[in-house]
Amino acid sequence: MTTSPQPPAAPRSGSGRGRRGLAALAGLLAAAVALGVAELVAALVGPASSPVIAVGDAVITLTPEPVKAFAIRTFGENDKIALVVGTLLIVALYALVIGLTGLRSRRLGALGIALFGLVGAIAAVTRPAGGPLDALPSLLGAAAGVAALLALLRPLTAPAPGAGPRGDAPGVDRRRFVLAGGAALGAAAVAGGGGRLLQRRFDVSGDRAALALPAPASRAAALPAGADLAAEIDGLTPLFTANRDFYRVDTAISVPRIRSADYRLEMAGMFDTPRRYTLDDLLGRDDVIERDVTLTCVSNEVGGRLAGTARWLGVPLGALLEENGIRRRSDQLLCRSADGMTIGAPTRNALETEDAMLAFGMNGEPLPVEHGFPVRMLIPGLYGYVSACKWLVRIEATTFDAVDAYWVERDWAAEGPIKVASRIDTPAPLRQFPAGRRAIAGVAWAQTRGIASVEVRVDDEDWARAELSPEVDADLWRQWVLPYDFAPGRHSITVRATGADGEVQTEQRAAPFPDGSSGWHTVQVVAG
Ligand SMILES: Nc1nc2c(c(=O)[nH]1)N[C@H]1C(S)=C(S)[C@@H](COP(=O)(O)O)O[C@H]1N2
Ligand SMILES: [Mo]
Repeated sequence: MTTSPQPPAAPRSGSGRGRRGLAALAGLLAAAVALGVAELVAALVGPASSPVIAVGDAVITLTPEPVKAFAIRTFGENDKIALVVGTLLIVALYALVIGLTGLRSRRLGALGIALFGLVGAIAAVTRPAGGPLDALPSLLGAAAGVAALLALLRPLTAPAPGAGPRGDAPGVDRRRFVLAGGAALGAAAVAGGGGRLLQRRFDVSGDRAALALPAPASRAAALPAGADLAAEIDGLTPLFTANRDFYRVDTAISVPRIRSADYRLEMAGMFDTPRRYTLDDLLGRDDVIERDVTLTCVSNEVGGRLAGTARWLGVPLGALLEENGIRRRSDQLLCRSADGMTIGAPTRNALETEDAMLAFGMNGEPLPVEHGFPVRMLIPGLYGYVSACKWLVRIEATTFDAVDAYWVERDWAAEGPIKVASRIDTPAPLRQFPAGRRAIAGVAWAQTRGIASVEVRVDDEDWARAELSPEVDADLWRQWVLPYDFAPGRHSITVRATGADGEVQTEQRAAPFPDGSSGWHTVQVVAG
């Protein structure tokens, strides 16, 4: 046997840095092909089976609560965009490494992409609403990615021109690489763009637009004159929150899209005569109510904006539970969303809270898709994570002992009554304004109990009582205003509310986890 010499450390023909750069690029392009083809297949299977969405979903499910809280604090309503961008960045990094690995060993490179497909497939299949078909986008995407990687690596490992049959460093066939790269990019763009376009067939905005809301048998309480103080005060939160401004908190990266005709609400568990309802069954009832209710998220920080008020239209929840023969031993309603998410609502509150409902209307429109189209639950007085299941498809009457809902599994409190809260809207924190008279204003809420009074303290002066917007309903927040003469200098403004039951908002600071934030809202401002 002859021993062939080792290739030189820095071969002449296109090797080294440039070649590694192209290999990394090959990895990126292969990943783009994989993701593009996956989007195309997801257009057949369903949007949530797309690997980026499925992996993002899995990340949300597996992320520890403190990290999730940090993400909500930092990115707010853009937390999902941040997650998708983060996922794509990690995929890109991984793809670079795969490309470089592929240069040494095509088999390892291919294996890397296969692994990537497997992760996507597992994430998609194990979603609560996932099925075996959901593996297809990731698997077929990975197969296409492997093919693309091999095709792109070939021009990078061509025999160097004029080199001997073996032992010499392979050269780079740039022309072929550019051709293959262009083809890969084109395929990725066409498959990905086409896939996204085809995924529009899951869109339900047409269904939503076509939905005719019934007239309520019982209207919301009439608003007294001058009900909304925001008309006169700049920067004060309006009494009603427009749908497009309404805060959104949920675990869905790709929101469930339910066709009106396909909608079913299933009752299960501890009922004597559990029924099923179509959307028409619910819309056609003669006990439809319209109510004004302020919804609040348990993740709301002191002074935060995760609260909103809407005029809701729906079916009384208590009546619905009674007509299914709810058994008194049930203390939890396990509410299931179309995406498999569960929210555990206390049965007692569902039965006894006046105005608890299954809502299909929000501010005069069908529920927006992000807010639960076509049907969600609402129980005034409880934070959304235990009362406001969106995309509601099943109510199982059960007990807290028998099963933990999604957030409770993550150690949030099982019952989530809303704490008395108040917020300063204006002046905004750290604002600078001319000394003199100016309104201090904000909102306060204590759903089901109502707000009796709001007091404001500037620096170390005495508490002063603010003027309140007219009482409309105990489930609605109230606006408050205190005109104040600001002397030049820095000032600290603090607010506290008192519920109609006499409970004074506690000064005790608490973080949102595990049962809602508490403490007084304070802002620092500068006058003069
Ligand atoms: N299906 C589903 N319903 C859900 C959630 C969710 O993640 N999935 N989040 C809950 C939480 S934590 C809150 S505060 C409210 C928010 O409702 P909104 O997004 O309409 O404001 O929805 C609740 N309902
Ligand atoms: Mo929430």
